[in-house]
Amino acid sequence: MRYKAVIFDLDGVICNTDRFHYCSWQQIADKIGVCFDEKINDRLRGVSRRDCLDIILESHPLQLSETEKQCYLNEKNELYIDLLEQMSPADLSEEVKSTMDRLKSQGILLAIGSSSKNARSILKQLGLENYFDAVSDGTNITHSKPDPEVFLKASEYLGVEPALCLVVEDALSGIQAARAANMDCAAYGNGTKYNLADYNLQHFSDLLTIVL
Ligand code: B16
Ligand code: MG
Repeated sequence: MRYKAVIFDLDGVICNTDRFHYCSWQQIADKIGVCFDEKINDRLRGVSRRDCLDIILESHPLQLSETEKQCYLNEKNELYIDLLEQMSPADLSEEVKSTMDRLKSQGILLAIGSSSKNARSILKQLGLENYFDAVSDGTNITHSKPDPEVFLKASEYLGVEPALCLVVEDALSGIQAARAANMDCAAYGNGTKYNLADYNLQHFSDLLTIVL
């Protein structure tokens, strides 16, 4: 087999938490009084919370103090965490779960490579807290996507060299991070529109023909 491991992005690939990010950032942008739309939201995919705020503030005429920024970051995360509480194992799609189960049963190692500091609690909500062979997330990195660090850490935790890892991503920043990590990448959902990945998944289960 060409790959020994698959590293999945979380938000936008394993689950649809992207809609919760959107809703929480919308409230923060309204409070600050800056424009926020789908186009700006697309740029927030895969990047750290702090970088998201800086992107949202690009159209703001005034420079915010560090304290003000910290308050908005905390408030955004509180709004987001409240929304995450609605999630349950029912939010994990049958296709995603059965595809991952099949890869696992064939001896492929599975990892998470997410910029989120909330990744572990999201996995718990979905009933996946003990499912992956490794989890690399926003708590173990100093640079978020498009930097390759999160994926390189995942390959190190798995003990699989980057060239034998396949990344599954929905974000432009994530596809760029996979390339920078010297890993092949399969774009999924929103990620397919860039045509920059090695594969475009029409269906999550297309992974089976690529990997097995
Ligand atoms: P948090 P992923 C990313 O998750 C999201 O796509 C991105 O929008 C978010 O800002 C980032 O996590 C940080 O999330 O605020 O929970 O630490 O796509 O890399 O799984
Ligand atoms: Mg994502």
